[in-house]
Amino acid sequence: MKSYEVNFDGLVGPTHNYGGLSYGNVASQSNSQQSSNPKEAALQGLAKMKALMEMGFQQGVLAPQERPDVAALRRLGFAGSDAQVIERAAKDAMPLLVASCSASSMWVANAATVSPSADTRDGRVHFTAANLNCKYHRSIEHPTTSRVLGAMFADQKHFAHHAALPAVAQFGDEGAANHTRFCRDYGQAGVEFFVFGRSAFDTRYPAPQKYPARQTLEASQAVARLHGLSDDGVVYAQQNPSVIDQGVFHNDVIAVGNGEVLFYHEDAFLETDKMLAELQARLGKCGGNFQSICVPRAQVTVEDAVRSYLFNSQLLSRADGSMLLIVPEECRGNERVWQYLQSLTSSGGLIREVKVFDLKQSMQNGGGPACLRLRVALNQTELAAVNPGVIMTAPLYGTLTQWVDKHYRDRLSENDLADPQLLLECRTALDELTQILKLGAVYPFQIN
Ligand code: SUG
Repeated sequence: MKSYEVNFDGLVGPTHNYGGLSYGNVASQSNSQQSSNPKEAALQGLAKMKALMEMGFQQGVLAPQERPDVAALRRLGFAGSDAQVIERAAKDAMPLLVASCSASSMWVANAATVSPSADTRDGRVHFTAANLNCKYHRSIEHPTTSRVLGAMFADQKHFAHHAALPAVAQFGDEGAANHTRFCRDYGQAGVEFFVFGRSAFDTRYPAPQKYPARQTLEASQAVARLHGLSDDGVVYAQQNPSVIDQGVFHNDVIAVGNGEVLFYHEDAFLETDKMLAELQARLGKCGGNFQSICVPRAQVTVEDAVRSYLFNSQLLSRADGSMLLIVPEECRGNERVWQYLQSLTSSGGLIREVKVFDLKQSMQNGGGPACLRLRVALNQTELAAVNPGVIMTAPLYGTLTQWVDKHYRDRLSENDLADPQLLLECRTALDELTQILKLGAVYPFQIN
C-alpha cells in the first residue's frame, strides 16, 4: 500500500504579534515590540502550503487557536466580562495579556510528537500533544491542540491520542521539533530519533549555561513509551549544550531529517559519531541505508545557521528518489549559507534543488518552514480516514485566502491587543473557520 508524508501546516492566527516572549530564541527577542502584519503572515503561510500541494506533495492545514485566551487570564485572577478581563490585564499585567494573545500555535512542529502506525505496537498512528512547558504563552496551547488534532484524526481505529505530559519542567516536551523519523519507505517500520537538551534526573548529562534546554530526555522517553515504540526502533541523542546557548532552542534549528537522510551542522550534537553509528545500525535492521550530510562549521557557522534558519528547512523526497529543500528567504540573504546551498545542489548528491519562500512574518519570531509544519506519515487507508476538511486543495486555498482577507488586520502592535474588539474579530473568524475546515466545536468559546 502506498504511504505518504503529509505536512500539516499551522495557519497563522489573527493575533500574530511580536511579544518578545521566548528567551533563548534570538529572533523573538530581537524583534520584540515591532508591529506585525497578521494578514501578510497568514498569506505567506498559505502560499507555502499551496506551492507544496502544486508540487504534488500531500498537504494539510492545522487551525490556529482562540486568542486572547480569556480563560487563561481568568485562571490568573482577572475577572468580570470578557472585555473587563482584557482591560484589567492590560492595565495591571500587560506581559500576561501579551502572552495570552500570542499566535504561537502556528508553529505546529511543536504541537505534538507523531509516530506512524508502522512503528507502534498497536499499529495505530500515535499523537502526544506537547506540554510546551518552558514558556507560559506556549504552555496554554495543548488543551486546544488536543481537541483540534482529535477533530482532524478522529477515527480511533487508526489514530491514538495522548494528553500532554505532566506540566513540569522535568517533562518539558516541545513535540516534533526535537523528533525525526528515518525510514526506507513511509509505510515501513523506521527509526525514531529523539533529541533532548538536558536530563532532568540524571546529573551526568551536561546542560546549557545561559539559555533553557526545553526538551528533556525523560519527556522523550515517556513519549516513546506512550507510543509503544520498540527499543530497537528508537535512538536518543543529546543536543550540544553550547549551541543551545547560541540560540538553537530546538533541534530543528540545527538539523533536519527525512527518509534515509540526516542533514545537520557539525556542532549540532554531543557524541555525534556514536549517534550516527547507532542510526546506521538501527535503520539497517529496517532495511534502510542511513546517509548523513554534515555541514562543516568552517563553511556555515552556528550563528549563520541561527540567523538564516538553513536547517529549519523542509527536506522533501521526490518521486525520482532525489530530495528538495524548502528554505526561508533569509538563506538567500546570507552569503555563506547561499554559497553552501549552491555547492550542495550542484555536487550531484541527494539534495538536488532548493526552493526559497518568503516567511518573514513568522521568521521574525523564530519560526521557519519546518516550524510551520507537523509531519504525519500515513498509509492510504489512514489518509482516507483523516477529516477531509483539513486536506489542502485549490478550492480550500481560495476559501482560506478570502477568509484571511476578510477577517485579518494588516497591522498589530502591543496597544491593539488591549482592544476588546480584537477578541470579537478572532472569535468570529474562528467560528467561520471551524465550518470551513469541518472541525466541529473545538474552541473554548464554542464549548463553554
Ligand atoms: O517557541 N516563538 C516560538 C518559535 C517556535 C519555533 N518552532 C520550532 N523551531 N519548531 C518559540 O520560541 C515567539 C513569540 C513572541 O515572542 O511573540 C515564539 O513563541
